[in-house]
Amino acid sequence: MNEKRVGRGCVVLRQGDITESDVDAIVNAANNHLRMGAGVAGAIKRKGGQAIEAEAVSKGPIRVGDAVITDAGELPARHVIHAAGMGTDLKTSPEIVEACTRASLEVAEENSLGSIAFPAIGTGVGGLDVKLVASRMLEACMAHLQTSASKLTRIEFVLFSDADLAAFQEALEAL
Ligand code: AR6
Repeated sequence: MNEKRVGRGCVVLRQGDITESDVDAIVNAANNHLRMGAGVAGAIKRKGGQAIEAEAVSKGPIRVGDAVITDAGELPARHVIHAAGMGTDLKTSPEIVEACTRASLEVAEENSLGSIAFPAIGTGVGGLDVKLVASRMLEACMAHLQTSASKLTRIEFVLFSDADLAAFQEALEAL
């Protein structure tokens, strides 16, 4: 299953590179100091420009589990929402991933955004099991779309590998 409708919105799964997503905001798998290292963060900085990191760092540090929004530089998306899935010790957990997923959705609502794209937060440098992350993130997004005040109509998950896409598909079917 690649798509599920919830309330007035939908959750969509696809394989690909999140930096190419043409949505109102893509979510960066960040640390709480907002310096952009490897993985998703590195790709965003490389393709979107250094100014994204400079703006993010000027808004930090933030609490682990929180999120902030910046411009998206040269990327097709309008904004980047930096979700702090870990501290500088690079340690994370399913609870932290859930918290920063919720925080990202709240930041999107505060900015009246209609569409957002998430990567599988915490599954690269963070080393978390993708199945666990898939259930936590999808549950948080489905619950959010059920709230009547939500202006988001499209939540994408952009997974880098076929195996990660399959894990998200399985989790979406189980919900
Ligand atoms: N598009 C979609 N998914 C991607 C992309 C991409 N372009 N690149 C990698 N992934 P990670 P984390 C996948 O490490 O574990 C940085 O140093 C990747 O295969 O980006 O939360 C930051 O600055 C993996 O499945 O995030 C933080 O300090 C998933 O995205 C720290 O890493 C997340 O991998 C965050 O670590």
